[in-house]
Amino acid sequence: MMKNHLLRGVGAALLATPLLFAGQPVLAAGSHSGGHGHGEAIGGPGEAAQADRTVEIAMHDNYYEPERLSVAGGETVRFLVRNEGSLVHEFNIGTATMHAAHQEEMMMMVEHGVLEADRINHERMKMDMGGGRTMEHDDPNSVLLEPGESAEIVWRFPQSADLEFACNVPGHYEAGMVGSLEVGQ
Ligand SMILES: [Cu+2]
Repeated sequence: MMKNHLLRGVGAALLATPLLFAGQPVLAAGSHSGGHGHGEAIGGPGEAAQADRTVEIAMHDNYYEPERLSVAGGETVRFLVRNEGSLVHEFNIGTATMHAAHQEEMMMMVEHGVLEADRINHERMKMDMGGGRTMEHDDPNSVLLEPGESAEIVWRFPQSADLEFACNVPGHYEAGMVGSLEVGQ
């Protein structure tokens, strides 16, 4: 199962490199602002001052602590995310479909040397991929952290949704770096 997922990711990245961003606007880095369009289904960025509570997330190699989360419908949660592992990890709120597509995008970041096992090449991340698009990882529903880094995401959840929090660094989701996120249940 792990191999199939990985191979599919590699194949898609190699074959579809020039089209990947254009064909999947939902996931194009920096091209959407979360909370609009597709974002309605998953919620959107919230204000820290409006957060109902704070949840701490520790990222390890390759799992989260805690491994599952439940939130009330309409709740705004402030996530404090810490990378306590030795590899680069992501905390990304989305549907399983969004994660699958984002894994292909991240595979492309690896192919282009933007993403290394234990560091992010910020210079390469700003590289123009054509048409002014870059591989900058600035979607509001995710943070990508080097070992030892921490960051915060404030997220306003919809009334109900079928979500997962996941790390889409190649191989990590398949290794179990994904947790269920129950909304309004
Ligand atoms: Cu990871």
